Amino acid sequence: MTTAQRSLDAKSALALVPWPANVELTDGEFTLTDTTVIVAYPEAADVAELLAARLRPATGFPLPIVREQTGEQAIAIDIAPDARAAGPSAEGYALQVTPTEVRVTATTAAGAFYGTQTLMQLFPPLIEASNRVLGPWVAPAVTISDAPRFSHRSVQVDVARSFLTPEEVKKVIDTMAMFKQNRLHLHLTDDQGWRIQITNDGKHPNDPVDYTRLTDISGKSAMLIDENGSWQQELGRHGYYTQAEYRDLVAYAAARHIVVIPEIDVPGHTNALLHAIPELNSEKSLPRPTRYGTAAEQNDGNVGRSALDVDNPQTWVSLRHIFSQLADMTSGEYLHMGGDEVKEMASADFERFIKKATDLIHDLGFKAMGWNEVAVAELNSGDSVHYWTGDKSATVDAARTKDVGVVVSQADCTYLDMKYDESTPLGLTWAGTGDVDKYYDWDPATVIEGLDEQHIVGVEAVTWAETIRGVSQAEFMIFPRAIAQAEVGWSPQHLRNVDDFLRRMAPIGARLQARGTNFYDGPRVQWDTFVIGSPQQIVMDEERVDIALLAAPGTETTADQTAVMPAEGNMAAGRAPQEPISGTINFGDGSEPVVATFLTERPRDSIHATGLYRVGAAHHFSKPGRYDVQLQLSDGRRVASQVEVQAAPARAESDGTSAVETPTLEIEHSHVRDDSRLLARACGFMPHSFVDVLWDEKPVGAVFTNAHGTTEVSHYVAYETPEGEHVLQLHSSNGGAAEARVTVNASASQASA
Ligand code: TNX
Repeated sequence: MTTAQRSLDAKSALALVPWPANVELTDGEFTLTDTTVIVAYPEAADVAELLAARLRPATGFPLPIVREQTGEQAIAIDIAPDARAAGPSAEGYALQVTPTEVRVTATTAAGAFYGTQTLMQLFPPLIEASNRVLGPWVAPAVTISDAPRFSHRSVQVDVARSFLTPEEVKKVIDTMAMFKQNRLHLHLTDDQGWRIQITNDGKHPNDPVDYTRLTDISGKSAMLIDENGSWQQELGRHGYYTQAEYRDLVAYAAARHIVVIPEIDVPGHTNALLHAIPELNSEKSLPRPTRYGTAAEQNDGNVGRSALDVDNPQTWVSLRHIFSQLADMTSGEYLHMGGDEVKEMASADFERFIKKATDLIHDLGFKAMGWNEVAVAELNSGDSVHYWTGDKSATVDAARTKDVGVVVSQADCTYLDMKYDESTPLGLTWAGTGDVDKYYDWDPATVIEGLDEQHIVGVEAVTWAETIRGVSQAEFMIFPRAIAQAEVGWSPQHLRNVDDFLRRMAPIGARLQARGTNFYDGPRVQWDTFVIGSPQQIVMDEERVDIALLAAPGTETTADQTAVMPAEGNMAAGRAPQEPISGTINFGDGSEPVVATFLTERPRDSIHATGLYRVGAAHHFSKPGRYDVQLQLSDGRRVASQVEVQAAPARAESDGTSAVETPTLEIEHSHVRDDSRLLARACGFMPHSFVDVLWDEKPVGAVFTNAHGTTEVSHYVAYETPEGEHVLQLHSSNGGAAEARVTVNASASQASA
């Protein structure tokens, strides 16, 4: 077979995303077994640990990490700074899979990490499952050498309009890392909220500002419901990262070779800053302050109304303090200063502002990055313009004459807050709508006419959060489109082809499902289904026995749960499988086969793909033992598994009294000022449910409860709310309700004590 023929075969046989620069299919396959070891040569230990942690839950294999290769069946990870196989790129790697071993070679830990991501995709998708399932775990033999096209392959999340907790951001990081994305741009501040703790430590002795107000006041605000629709009218989520949490997030990302690029958006998108800090409200700041001396809270999605005063010396004292604390927590080379959509500021003031902000960032030892509006201002070689919309000539000019880099985020092919189609419940449409094919099928080198590829730093997919609440909604908008972006940023353009990409995406839905990642299982991809045995240990009196795991994106179950079929009339409805799937189970104890039922953790709706099912049935084993069980699916697939049945332990007697919780609502302060946030804690509601919030009996939106049926409510007491007694109420659809009375009083404090 010729090399060309082998590359061709590789394309049709492998479902790798992003597609590697060089792939050859060779003979045979490698099988992961319970004796496989991971050999980590010096410096590869961290990469090996992360790989082992990915492989252990589903395989159940010990996969010890050893220092030296002793026998066969090893996965060897070698970071050799002078390894030629990895090519010139620091992020490159070579991956060789043969029937006897897997070898990842790279010159850096990042390269080795990417090699292991490619390896993961050679194994069947359900190797990502969080509980043990049965192999075989076979990877085809290949020879790959690979390196990225661009150095900046990024996803942005907007935690300012609606907050994501550190755990939620980590979940996004995990999925990005699978596709070799290496930058996470965190939009930390905007008109509606301020999400990063800034302390008073190290501030200038004459600086009168109390920086703790930033999160005390603007950490409590967020978008209200967006006029474009928020799912179930949920209010934006508030919150902020303490510096310790933020540092931990940066370290978590760094361990996965993702650099966090923090953005403090200035001089516009600063209402939350002006709402919290009186001293920044001065002659030219916008909007004009209320009678309290600060800008009123902004909690709608309008843009362009706020601006800092370039001529107020305090602006620069405060920005220096804020950016230097941020710099101290930043591991990468860029600080993002925003600079977008400053509509009410004179252009000369804007240019002066950007020049000063850029100097400040350079002074702190960082490179400046800003949205393309900043291209008109003075920037230096090494700084980056982040192109999103509008005039391109200033960006091209800045690249040519000042040698600035360009990150491409042209809205119509990278904005993940755009709807998939008109019927998507979340998202906006100002830059159009589109699914993975549209987000895939473009070339960063031609999208900005006149820009040389050498000036393109990379691509970033952007997820504004006016309509997005919480990580499962964020995931629904981000994936799979960010996966298309990952390939745009990584793979050589001449190897990219949209039809081929859609084919390679087919098994990736199951991979995401196995990891518990939500995504849009839309009709562009013919999603593959996978079924695998899940061995169980049960006790005799258990009623239901699950024996397999089925991943079938784009499906839902029949009402009686005996079949899985293509979801219909549903926005998140994929195209596969074409026929309903049902099954029978033979429990291997001499009993007659029974009809299988398919259970999912969360019922399907138009923003939750689901489609990951536990396949099992009610069954009673008459004696303890080990049983070989079989699932026969209607599409011809047959799956074997084992059930180990143990004698039932003596039952713990229940005392019969289960505590019924009554909903309660506890407010943080009984007296609040207008134009401030009233925080309240709600308990005793149904877990994972929406609860309506009412102020003086008028609905203002909804909140979502956690697993314990509790939630924090942050209610905006509007500017000029009449003084006196008001009532905050929570109503859940199952009848539970709670309320609290509060006095609005202009002399109450704005910040919590
Ligand atoms: C424009 S993109 C913005 C954001 C909005 C977004 C909504 C950019 C630099 N500014 O403030 O959230 O549109 O899609």
